[in-house]
Amino acid sequence: MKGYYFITDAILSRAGNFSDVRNALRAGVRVVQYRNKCGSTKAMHEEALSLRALCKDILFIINDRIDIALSVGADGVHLGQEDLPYASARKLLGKKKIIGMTVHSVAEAKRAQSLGADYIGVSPIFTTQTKNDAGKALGVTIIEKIKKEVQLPLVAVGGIDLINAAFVITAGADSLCAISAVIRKANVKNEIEKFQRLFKNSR
Ligand code: TZP
Ligand code: MG
Repeated sequence: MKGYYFITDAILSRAGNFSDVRNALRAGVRVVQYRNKCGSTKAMHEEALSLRALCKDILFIINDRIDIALSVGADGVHLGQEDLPYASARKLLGKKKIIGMTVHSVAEAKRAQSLGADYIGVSPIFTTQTKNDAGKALGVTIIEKIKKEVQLPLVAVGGIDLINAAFVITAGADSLCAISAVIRKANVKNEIEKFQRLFKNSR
């Protein structure tokens, strides 16, 4: 969980999930999360299967849906605070699968660590239009606070763009995702590479 973390969004995408993920791979992304909040389970399963095949050499994570993750052989799931509880998810997924958890506070981050989560997504760092129920912006200081107390890899999400990403990285994020700032652009590969250069230059 280092560098750019790619999350799909078919609604915001110009060219569709498949094209976006292909471009993310060309940019050298090492983790893709398939996130789909609409459509039938059947359609989601089919799309997840084809994306799994595309992401055969990198980590492929499914948002929310443990059934789909198991059925397509994903590497893990990403769960929010309102999704299936960690212990139940772990029971279904077994010991080896990755479970990432969204947290909004130091307390939730500590709890995710004590439960056994493999990484945390911290959101929303800034105001976002992409997720209606994302909550209020936490600011980059939440990253510093969590990194002081929690050892898990931290993925920063929400309202991140090429201008504010430097602050996110300086605050200690191991990884970040910028959905609208990337997939609404004409050249998804180029946009991701710009974020990756920020990580490279910060080392
Ligand atoms: N989880 C928390 S905020 C968010 C998700 C999936 C949306 C982030 O999208 P954007 O366009 O980068 O603000
Ligand atoms: Mg969720």
